[in-house]
Amino acid sequence: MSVSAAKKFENFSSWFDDLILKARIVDNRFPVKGFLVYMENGAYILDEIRRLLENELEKTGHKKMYFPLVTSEELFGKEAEHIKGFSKEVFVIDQGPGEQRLIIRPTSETIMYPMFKIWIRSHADLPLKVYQSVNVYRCETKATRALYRVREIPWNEAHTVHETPSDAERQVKEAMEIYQKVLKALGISYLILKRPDFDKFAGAVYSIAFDAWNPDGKVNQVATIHNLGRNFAKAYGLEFEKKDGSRGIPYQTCYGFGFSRVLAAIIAQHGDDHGLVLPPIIAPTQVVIIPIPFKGQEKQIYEYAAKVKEMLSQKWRTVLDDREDITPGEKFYHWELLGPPIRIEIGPREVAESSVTISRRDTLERTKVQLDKLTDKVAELMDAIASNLLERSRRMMMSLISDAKDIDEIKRILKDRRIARIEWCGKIECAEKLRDEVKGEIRGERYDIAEMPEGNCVICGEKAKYVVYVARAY
Ligand code: PR8
Repeated sequence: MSVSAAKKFENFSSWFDDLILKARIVDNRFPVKGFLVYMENGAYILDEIRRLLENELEKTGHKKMYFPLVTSEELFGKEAEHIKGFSKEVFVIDQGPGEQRLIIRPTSETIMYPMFKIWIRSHADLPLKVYQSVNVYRCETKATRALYRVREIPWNEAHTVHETPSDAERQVKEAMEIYQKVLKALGISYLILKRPDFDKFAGAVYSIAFDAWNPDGKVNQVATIHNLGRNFAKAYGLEFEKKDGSRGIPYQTCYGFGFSRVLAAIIAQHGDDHGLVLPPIIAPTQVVIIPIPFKGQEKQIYEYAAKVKEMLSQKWRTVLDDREDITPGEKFYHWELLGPPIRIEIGPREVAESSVTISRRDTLERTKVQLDKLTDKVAELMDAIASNLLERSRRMMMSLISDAKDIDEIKRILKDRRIARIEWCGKIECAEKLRDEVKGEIRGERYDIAEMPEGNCVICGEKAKYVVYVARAY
């Protein structure tokens, strides 16, 4: 039996909407556009993702702080490109005549950097590396979509300040490694792309994005890293005394990790037609035990199941589903939907043999294990499941990418819900023509590896400068 009539690869949208509600991830019925209610499983996973990321940020010397929710119109307007990019997307608090209007943060550059100006005096104060995990608010004009495009955005943002451009460059690399590590732990696959200039963050010198694959072919930008150069530093008057006593303007970076989009990627990349398939590290329930009662032996079976639960609870988040008003078949269905990595079945035979039957949620394979080997087996399976999810997702991503030599081929690839790799001259007119004709965007060139063009731009036929990826996007 499947979670809904819709299949993941055939009708992604209905599959996803059914699943997030039934698996108690989010309820999208709150009657204000773009605002979600995170139910117990969604809230749990979000917190776990946050914990994973914050651990990595702490290990690399980032300091956690909390900044205000609002900025003023004056502060918001200081960096010209930034205000151009965000002015149509902000929520404003109008306090009435004579009072200044407040802007709710769509991101926190204009809130943090005035404070950085106060804090930074000399090279000894650098590098400065701070972060916060908060909600930011964007009055998205594009159609909203649960988790993928929301107006209340749960995220982590980190902001850094450095003495030299090469320090800032190194910081971009460190941020990339941090995000790679966290996404790997979650089994998520993505392309790391340097965005074309026309698509960089408002106020940045350049932007790098993590585009995760999605079953409907629309890539999901789960995180971005921006090298800000000195654009914001100049606008906000950041200065420091150098070692030689002269004054300098520092270099900045900022990077953001969208928790709701990462949650969407976990659901979309790993889930199947039975429901969620959760990576062990963030699963609210890691092991579920389902007793299969047999007439006359109920007591022994429940006692044995309780013993197994006691054993496994020491290491894993374990639930014994001992509800008596529903059948084991209904429990299987229910837990397949919720996605715990491991299910354990205990019936009369298992009790008699001192064993259990283990079933993996990712492959649905079942094996029998003796009780004295159970802890080791579960540990081994948890690792195997985590690596399998990552491998499977990587293979899928690679299979979604195809080279295209002309516009018709790009159209076919995108229609097929895949990602096209093309050669491009770099001109914005070609990018615009492409967008109009194929309804997909140039997402950028690989940042983590070098791909050199060999031929001509697939749009204008002139010599190509870049190998870029084209996809539809959320
Ligand atoms: C910055 N400033 O702001 P960014 N729904 C869900 N997730 C979203 C949405 C949305 N409407 N908008 C953005 N995100 C920089 C970096 C401080 C931090 C998520 O960058 O505008 C996306 O995952 O690129 C996006 O990559 C991330 O926030 C950062 O947003």
